[in-house]
Amino acid sequence: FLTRPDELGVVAVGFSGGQTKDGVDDGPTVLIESGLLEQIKTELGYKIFGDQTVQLFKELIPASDPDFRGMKKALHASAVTRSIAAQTYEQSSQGRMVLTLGGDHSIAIGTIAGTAKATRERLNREIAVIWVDAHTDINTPETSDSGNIHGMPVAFLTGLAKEDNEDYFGWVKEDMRISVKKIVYIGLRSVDFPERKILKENGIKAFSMFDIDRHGIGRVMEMALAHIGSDTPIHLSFDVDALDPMWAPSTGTPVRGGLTLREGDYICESVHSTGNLVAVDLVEVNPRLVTAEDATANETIRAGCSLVRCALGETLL
Ligand code: 4U7
Ligand code: MN
Ligand code: MN
Ligand code: MN
Repeated sequence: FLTRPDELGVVAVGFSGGQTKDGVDDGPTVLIESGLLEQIKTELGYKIFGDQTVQLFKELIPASDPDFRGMKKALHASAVTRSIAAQTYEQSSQGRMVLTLGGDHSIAIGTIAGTAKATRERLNREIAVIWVDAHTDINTPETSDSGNIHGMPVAFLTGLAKEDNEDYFGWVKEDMRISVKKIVYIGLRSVDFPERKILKENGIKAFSMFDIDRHGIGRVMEMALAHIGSDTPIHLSFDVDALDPMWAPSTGTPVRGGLTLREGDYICESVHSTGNLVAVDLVEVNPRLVTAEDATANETIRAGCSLVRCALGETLL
């Protein structure tokens, strides 16, 4: 294993400013209240490090935060993700696996920037990213229709979107970036037209729901891991909307025709079993977006807990 087998650094991020729906900032609180960290300690045997109280980053809200290059609330998102990057960097530098509970997916700008830099320094290796999502989140500020930063993290992390001003993600420096060659998407089914062009032009590896139906999740994971190459540190960024809304309805941008819970768990198990996992994000759980079938968001929370436990090795004998 590339990390200490019994230590986990936790970062709990109640941030919703990368999109416009309230409630995703409650995600980590509800996941923790449902017993996730307890289970990780008592059932999986990890010692937990880091600040386990959910951070809301209210103190980082600027007096004024006008649109910048079409991005909404970019000053706040930049300051929050910069702080998250420092925290994942700190945990990862200690050789710990890092678990970040979100929050909307903009927070991955911070989580991945931090582990990418720490892993370069600690292991002299570039990380790969497995991005499990209905969406590609690779819009640049200029290609985005919505201006929502949770649709842009991969663009900032790969340098496809660049900005000099440190107050607007200019703090993401070369040693925090990832290579377009080392990203693999799984679960795609809602990709904007300009994003399709970006994927093609950069030869980015992507497994859509079409590929999963055609080959099955087992073969898709084999191909995904083969693309990354063995003994490459892996950061798993899991957007709960990759799951079908049948399993995870309480999320901001649900898209039908997604992964079953078992397929999601299998992805996490497969990545865990490589021994190369260095960090996991679970994002976009919004307990305030409830449906008739899931009036308490309990199903979505149970699904999120299951994914995390699988990534930490629960179901592997
Ligand atoms: B998520 C979108 F236009 N592509 O950019 C955008 F469809 O983190 C959605 O995956 C982004 O939930 C979804 O706003 C971001 C839209
Ligand atoms: Mn998504
Ligand atoms: Mn996402
Ligand atoms: Mn979403």
